[in-house]
Amino acid sequence: MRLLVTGGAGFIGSNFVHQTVRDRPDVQVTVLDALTYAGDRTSLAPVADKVTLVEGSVTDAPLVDELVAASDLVVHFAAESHNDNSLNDPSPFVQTNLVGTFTLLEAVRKHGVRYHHISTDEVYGDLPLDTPERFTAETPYNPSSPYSSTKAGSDLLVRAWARSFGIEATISNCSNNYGPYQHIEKFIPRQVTNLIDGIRPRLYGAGLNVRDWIHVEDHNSAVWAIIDKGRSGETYLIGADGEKNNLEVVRTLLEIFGRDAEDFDHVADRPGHDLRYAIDATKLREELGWTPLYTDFRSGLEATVDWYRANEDWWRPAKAATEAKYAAAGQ
Ligand code: NAD
Ligand code: TDX
Repeated sequence: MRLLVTGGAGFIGSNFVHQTVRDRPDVQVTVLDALTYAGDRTSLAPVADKVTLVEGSVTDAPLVDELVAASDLVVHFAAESHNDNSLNDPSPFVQTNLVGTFTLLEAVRKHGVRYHHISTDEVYGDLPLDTPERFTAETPYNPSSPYSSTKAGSDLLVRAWARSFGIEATISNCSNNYGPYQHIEKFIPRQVTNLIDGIRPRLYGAGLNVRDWIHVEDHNSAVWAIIDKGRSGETYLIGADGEKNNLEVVRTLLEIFGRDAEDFDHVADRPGHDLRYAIDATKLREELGWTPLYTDFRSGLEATVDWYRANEDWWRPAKAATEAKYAAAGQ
């Protein structure tokens, strides 16, 4: 099988490529990645001899057409992915997330190629704290940020192309991922690398916002389950019952680093900050028989901390600039 992975030099995409090379030797992988600030070719270094990396944008129609024509399956991870950045400058979010998805869909339609669309639970907006309510595929779309609204728009394009043009497509909406190769602008790796540097973790607002954490390996095994067994035109929500508030996550990290439980700072809250995300993954579990393997959050965090300790060369070059951006925003 000839597989085109967009955004394969980013966090989840690179882990997906590693998992695919490891578990599916019959799959021939090509990565299309623009290598933005969030993409790093060294994230693919361990599999470099088994993967073709094409540096280019999903908005480049002739390039996308050529690559899609030579593929049997497209898995579309490429996106501008950080909410805080989308509040500072939404423009690349509209280009990559909306125009990029449109460009891929047109190529997929023309060449009759199977397409899987990677999306987020943030398209559903947020839930109140302390209710049993969770997102399902029937929850109405209600995105809050420029990031989540462009992801929601891209999902709707996929649904329309499936219904109107009959493309063979599936969509997955996953909760917050953690694990190796995550950019240090994101919550967990930011605090981990702060702690390695002896800096106090930074919590937005009161720290009571809840995220439903899933290990990136479990996200990617679910994506393969959907590719293998999912029904075309369907949406599957991916989550592993990992709800934690941000304060709990920071306290667990402080414990792992042997620091005092109060050794963190509250900083300016994110404008429009979603309160809580929670996924009901019953459809994925029952219809496709998927189960997550990395459900012990603390040991998953410990392994992630070990990875960042062992791979300082990978993250160090971005640390000062990332923190300078946060400092300018009072965060
Ligand atoms: P990331 O920011 O780490 O990686 C994004 C990758 O896309 C980078 O390699 C970047 O260079 C590439 N890219 C950006 N613009 C591009 C363009 N125009 N053309 C080609 N490549 C481009 O993001 P991530 O966290 O790995 O997220 C991957 C996907 O998963 C996104 O679609 C995101 O919405 C979705 N998702 C992420 C999470 C999460 O917790 N991180 C959860 C659910 C869904
Ligand atoms: O320093 C911080 N302090 C803090 O309290 C940072 C960077 C974040 N936070 C909070 C904000 C959120 O409540 O932590 C939580 C997680 O923040 P992010 O890592 O920025 O993730 P989030 O905004 O929840 O979005 C993530 O999950 C869904 C990904 O970045 C998205 O790409 C994905 O769609």
